[in-house]
Amino acid sequence: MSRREIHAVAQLGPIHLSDSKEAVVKRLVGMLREAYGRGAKWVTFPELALTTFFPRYLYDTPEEYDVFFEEGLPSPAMRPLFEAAGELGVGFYLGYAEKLEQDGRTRRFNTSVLVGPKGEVLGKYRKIHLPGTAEPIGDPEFEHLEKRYFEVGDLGFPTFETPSGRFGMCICNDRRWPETFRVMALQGAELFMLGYNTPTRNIHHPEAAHLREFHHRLSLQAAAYQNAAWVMAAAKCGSEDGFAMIGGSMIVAPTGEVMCRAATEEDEVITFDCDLDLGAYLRRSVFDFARHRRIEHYGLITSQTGVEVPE
Ligand code: CDT
Repeated sequence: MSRREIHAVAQLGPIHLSDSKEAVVKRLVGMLREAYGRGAKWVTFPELALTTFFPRYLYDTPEEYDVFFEEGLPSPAMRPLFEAAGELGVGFYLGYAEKLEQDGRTRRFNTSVLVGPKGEVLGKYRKIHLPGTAEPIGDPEFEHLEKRYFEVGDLGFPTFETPSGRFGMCICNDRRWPETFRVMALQGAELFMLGYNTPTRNIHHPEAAHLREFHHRLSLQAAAYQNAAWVMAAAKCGSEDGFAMIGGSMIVAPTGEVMCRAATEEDEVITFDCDLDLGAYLRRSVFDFARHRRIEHYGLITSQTGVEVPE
C-alpha cells in the first residue's frame, strides 16, 4: 500500500532589517502558490519566517524588539498567507516570534504553527532547545541571543492529526537533539516539519565551514531513519545584512535518504512526491519500538541533564 502526496519545502533567501513584514508575506504567498501549482498539499516554511533573524542583535527594551513579534493567530501580518492556504486547500508550517499575555505577564516564544488545508490552526509548537545566550558575549559577529528574547517552550513535543497523517514540528537547534524526534515518533508521527536559521559560522566554536551543512544533514538523515519518518527542512538563508546563513533545505525519506535539496540560497520551492507509508516496513521491523526498545535502561535520559561520570 502507498499513501503518496506531494510535499513542498519553501526556502527563504535573506530578509533584511529594512524589509517589511508585508513584503515578506507576499514572498511566502507566492511560494505557497508555486507549491500548489506543483500539486503540493503541504508547505514547510522556515523558523522566524516573517523577519530577519533578530536574535543576532542586542536590544534592551521590549519597545525595541516587539516589532519582530506576532500576537494572535493569524496575526494581522500572517492573514494573507492563511487566506491563500484556505483558498487553495494547502496546509503549512510557519515559524514566527510569538507574544502573548498570560497569567498577568507578557510571554514570548520562538514558535511554529501548523495550519490545515482549510486555513485552520491545527496546533502550535514552542521551541525547546534554545541556543545561544541571554547576555551578549561582546562579539557582534557571533551574538545569538535567543535565550534573551524567548522562554523555553512549554508545550512539549506535541504531534497533530492531519488529513494526511500524523505530523510533528520542531525548530532549528531542536534537530541536533535525538530526543526531539523520538518523543514525536513515540506518538506516531510519520512526518517532521522543521524550519531553521543556521549561521554559516558556528556561534559556539570555530569549525570548518563544510561541517555546518554536514551536521545539519547528518542530524536530519539520522532523525528520519531512526524514527522511520519523513523530514521537511526549510532554511532561511543567504546573507541577511552581512550575516551569512546556510541553505540546504531538503526533504529526507524514512530510509534516511535525501530525496531533494535546494540548489540556491534564495527563495526556492522544492517538492517531492512522498509516500507516507514508506516508513511502515521499518516500524514493523528494526524500529518496531514496542518490541525492541529497552526503557529500563534509558532512565538517565530523563533523570540527568549533564555528564556525571560514575565513581
Ligand atoms: N536558530 C537556531 O537555533 N540556530 C542554531 C545555531 C546554533 S549553532 C550550534 C542551529 O542549531 O542552527
